[in-house]
Amino acid sequence: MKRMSLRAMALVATSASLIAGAAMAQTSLPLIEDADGSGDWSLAELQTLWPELTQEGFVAIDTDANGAVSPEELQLAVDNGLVQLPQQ
Ligand SMILES: [Ca+2]
Ligand SMILES: [Ca+2]
Repeated sequence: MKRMSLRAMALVATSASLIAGAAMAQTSLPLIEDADGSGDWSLAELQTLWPELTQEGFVAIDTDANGAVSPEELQLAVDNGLVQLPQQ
């Protein structure tokens, strides 16, 4: 019995932090596969979700111009309407 209630508390804590995380972001990001595990997205990786994304569009999203789009940069692009999220 004691183990079960601890487990239930852990589940509640996890749910609460998920809700807090979602509330901080204006729009939640879609899940995009990070094929090479670099922690950010290359043009090719983003094109798995946005096949029509051009190099020009990619450069616009990559605000620090390091050649990869971080989750923060993508969040900014979504919030600014630079990219449209696919219908979920
Ligand atoms: Ca990557
Ligand atoms: Ca970048």
